[in-house]
Amino acid sequence: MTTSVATLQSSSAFVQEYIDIVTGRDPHQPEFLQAVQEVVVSLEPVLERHSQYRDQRVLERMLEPERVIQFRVPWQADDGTVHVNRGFRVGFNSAIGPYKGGLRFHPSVNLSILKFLAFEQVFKNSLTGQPIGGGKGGSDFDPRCRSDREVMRFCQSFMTELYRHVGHNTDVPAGDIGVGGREIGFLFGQYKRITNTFTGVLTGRGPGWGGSLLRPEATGYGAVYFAAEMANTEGKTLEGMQCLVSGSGNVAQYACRKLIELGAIPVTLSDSSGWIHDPAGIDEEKLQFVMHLKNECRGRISEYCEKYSTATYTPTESGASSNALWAVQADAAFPSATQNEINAEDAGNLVAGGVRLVSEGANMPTTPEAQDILVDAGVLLGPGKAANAGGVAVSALEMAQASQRLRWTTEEVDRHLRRIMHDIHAVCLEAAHAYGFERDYRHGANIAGFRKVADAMLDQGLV
Ligand code: NDP
Ligand code: 2IT
Repeated sequence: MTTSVATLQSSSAFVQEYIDIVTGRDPHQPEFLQAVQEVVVSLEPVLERHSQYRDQRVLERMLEPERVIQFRVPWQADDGTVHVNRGFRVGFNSAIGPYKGGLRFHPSVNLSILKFLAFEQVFKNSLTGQPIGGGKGGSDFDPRCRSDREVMRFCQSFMTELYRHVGHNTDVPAGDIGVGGREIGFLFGQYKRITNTFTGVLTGRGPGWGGSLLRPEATGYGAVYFAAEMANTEGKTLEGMQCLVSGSGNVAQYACRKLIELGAIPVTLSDSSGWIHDPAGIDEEKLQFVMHLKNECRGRISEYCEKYSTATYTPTESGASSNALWAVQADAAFPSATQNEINAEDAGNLVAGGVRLVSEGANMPTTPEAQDILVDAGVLLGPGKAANAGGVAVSALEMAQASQRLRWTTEEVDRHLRRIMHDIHAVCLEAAHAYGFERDYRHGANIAGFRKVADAMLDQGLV
């Protein structure tokens, strides 16, 4: 999903100044510019009130990654052909802890996308209240349609360079799009072999070799916990709500599971080829079919309709101005596929279709214009850096368990996760209130995330 540089004209001179700095340096990084713009819009009153941030040029420093590593990843396919991909790791900010953030393997991956994700991660990780800085990495390698052996050879080649730059106290990668338990296993095995150490260098590890219970579930569960917190401010619960979910990967699957558990009714899922609508509701048995289909068989969501006649499948039209999934009548939406999957037209459709609550499982799934349409219509909008922070929060719990050489129970991890999502929700509302953005979670998340990192940077001097 693309973004447009045309959206990057701001009416505020303050915002425009920062956009101009970043655009001047990286004019061809639209996703990064979009993520920066969204944050800078929120920070005007903060920089006005606290002159120390301006004097020490803290925001300018935060807009530039501390380091960017790019490398060649050669690997051999099963048929003997040789392929060359690009590998990246962006260390954006380490003021409050080692770089932490996922790896994305997808053909669309480039520096703009990874810088936007790493920049978002700085604020998200700060909001979790845990000691983790922000980073992101990945490759334009496409693991879909590749055999397990090909994925293993790719992961081994990728880690043969990446191992120099990561470490349990330096930079701790995890999964993201295209990187799940299988890829983390291959990456970890190669790191362990090269360095002769068994450490918590990656999170999302298998439960038998250092992984935290509930890490696979954490992002989706967290997005639903955040939605429940938002609903609660209006005296509501999620029970009985019809929910639109996009994607059908890790985040979408576990968002569905928690929705079902709480008595809500997910009715859609998607992948990059199309989407399904099941008005009868996706129940636990149907979800298990989806999990098997996507995780074991690596199949397509269209196959859902071959199994369940209550559902219809609509292929995605390339070049279409909107995604009809967001036009289905519902109460709540959980975009859980990718960036910019909800544009202004989609947002209008969501409002017209009755949606009153949007919790972003994906990173930056809603364009700035779409966000404004939703918020202006009174929709409760949980931004990704707050709503999907449960994944990285449980990653940090995995790091804590690894350091202690202990393993917590599912119940303990879940209790922490619920508390963290509750606290993030509260912190967003408090920060929004303190700076005049009453009940706007977007501004609250940006401000609260910024202040903790900015104060740490002031404490640590000009480094
Ligand atoms: P997965 O790879 O498990 O699943 C991704 C899903 O999104 C697939 O259904 C995929 O379809 C679809 N998708 C990916 N790219 C596109 C695209 N360009 N257009 C349409 N559909 C697309 O990834 P995750 O579930 O882990 O990640 C989903 C989102 O959640 C991402 O934005 C990620 O950054 C974010 N996130 C993930 C966290 C995690 O812990 N995993 C934590 C926080 C946020 P297909 O199979 O056809 O490609
Ligand atoms: O976007 C994200 O927060 C993730 N992909 C998870 C990062 C992590 O380190 O668990």
